[in-house]
Amino acid sequence: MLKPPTRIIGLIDMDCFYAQVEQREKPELWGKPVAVVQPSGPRGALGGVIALSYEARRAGVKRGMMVPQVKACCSEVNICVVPFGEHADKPDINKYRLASAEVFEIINTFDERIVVEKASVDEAFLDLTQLVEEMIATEGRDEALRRYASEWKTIFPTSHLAEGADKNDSYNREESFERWITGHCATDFRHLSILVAGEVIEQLRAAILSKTQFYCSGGVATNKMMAKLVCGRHKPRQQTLMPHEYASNILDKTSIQDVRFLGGKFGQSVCNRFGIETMGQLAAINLSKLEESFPAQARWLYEVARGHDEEVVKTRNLLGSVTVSKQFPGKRALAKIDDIQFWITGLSKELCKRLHEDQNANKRTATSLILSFCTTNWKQYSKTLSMVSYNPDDIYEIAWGALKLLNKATDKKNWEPPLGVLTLSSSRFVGGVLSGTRTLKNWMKEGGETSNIEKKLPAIVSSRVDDQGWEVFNPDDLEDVNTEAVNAPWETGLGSSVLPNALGYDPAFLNELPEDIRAELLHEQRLNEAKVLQVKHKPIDAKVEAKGNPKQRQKKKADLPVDEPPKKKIKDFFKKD
Ligand code: TTP
Ligand code: CA
Ligand code: CA
Repeated sequence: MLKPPTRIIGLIDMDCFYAQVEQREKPELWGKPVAVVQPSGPRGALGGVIALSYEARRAGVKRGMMVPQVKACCSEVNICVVPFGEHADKPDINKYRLASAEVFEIINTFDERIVVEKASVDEAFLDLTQLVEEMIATEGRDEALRRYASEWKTIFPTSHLAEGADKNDSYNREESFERWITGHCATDFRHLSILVAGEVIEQLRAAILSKTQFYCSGGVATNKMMAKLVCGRHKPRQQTLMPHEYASNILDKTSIQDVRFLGGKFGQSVCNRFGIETMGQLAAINLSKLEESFPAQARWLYEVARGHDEEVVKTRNLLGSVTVSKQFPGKRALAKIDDIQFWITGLSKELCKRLHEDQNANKRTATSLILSFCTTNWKQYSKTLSMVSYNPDDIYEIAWGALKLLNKATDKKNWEPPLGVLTLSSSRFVGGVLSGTRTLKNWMKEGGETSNIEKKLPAIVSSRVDDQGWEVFNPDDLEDVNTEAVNAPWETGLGSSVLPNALGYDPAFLNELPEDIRAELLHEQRLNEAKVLQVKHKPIDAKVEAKGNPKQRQKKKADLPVDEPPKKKIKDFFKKD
């Protein structure tokens, strides 16, 4: 028997987020078809659509389309191009990130009894259990019911009850909602709790709208999986509430691929294995059958198919790192010293710019710099170094100083083996702001304005070290690097870090992606990481000092695996040309 759910969980997801950011910037675009496209090269070539206003969707434009196709669907479409980074040749999603920070500021400060988990650039899970309990206790159940009975139209202007029939042609929002309030909510505390949470989410969404001009949608249910699922049910600018009682009504007709963590390859393999499409069909498969095919995930699948999900909402505020990264796929891999120096210079400037913004926004200073790269045959290295200052020249010196020792080419021009990805990432933050003229070292010596942020982070990173003193990616050690990466519930083995990234996606960009897509990418990535870790590197006891000066080293030849990266549909979103 599954335990009856006890929590009240909300999900907020911004509507066509990047498109709204563009609309706010150019108000004449509100109410018009807007398509946001990726730049695919510095010379103005355009990539595919990544965000669409609902007006553009109604005209038939789809995500992933190229501009000519978009125009063929909708001749009056307004194309907005994601800007190019100032210093590095890659899309700069900073303005969307800043808009996201505005939204999260409101969500995070709305009520301290709400636990907020940032799930992506435009999405947050909220645990409303405590708040709802206290609201009902304070107002009193009968008083709350009286208030709702008389004022529900103004309290719940955009709320829907998900009970199954809310997707029928004959569905009437107001009739259905009023029947619920005066019926189940009046007699069943679990229904009333969902309703009260709905009031909170209406108010929070109204606050987001009035302070940022951005519209969003909401979902309320008894767990994360269902909150996410029902949030998409009446998008945009609406919210959907689902008491647990209706879970099977909703899931019966829900496509497996629409469920959190089942949108990617894993969900597809579940469908293929049993020849099924809906969650209702999944619920008809018994646990032992599920265990035969998916031993690690069977229990989770069994529960989710019945509308249960135990995953807790974890507080997540600040990102654990500031990261810039650049890919050089295929023939563009860097094989000349000049080119590598050029890119390290660009990335150093870009990192500094981002670090200064982070410093202003979060009043913290990074003390470590992680340089990582992949060679073209997907071997990944990283080295933790000390930050000296927030000056691009210093960062360049440190990064290049460490990297240059690894060149296997014998002449002074070339680089062996060619590099497919270069990443610079800063982490291990301490509280406070370093002023322009002081070096970090002195500032730290003087005591800085250190807060306890640093105490949570290890001063020394244990690592696996190859014969050059380079750490080979150890996901557990880098746990703090990225606090937003999401593990599927059954994936507990390899930590939750996305840096460095075996598939070569920019970790910062990856981090901004919708959860399903990121989960799929991370799943693939973990397979890759597991391979790298198992095949290549035995753990040793050596500790590496922050300066990257290992006391002990294990002598070991670095013969490289030659795996091709897996091919995915999502790859298109990252394509640069
Ligand atoms: P989503 O929340 O998936 O989509 P959306 O907000 O554009 O639209 P919806 O109303 O359906 O929620 O993604 C949030 C933002 O993330 C989106 O506006 C653009 C960005 N994004 C990418 O950059 N690449 C992608 O592949 C996807 C799916 C989103
Ligand atoms: Ca969204
Ligand atoms: Ca989203």
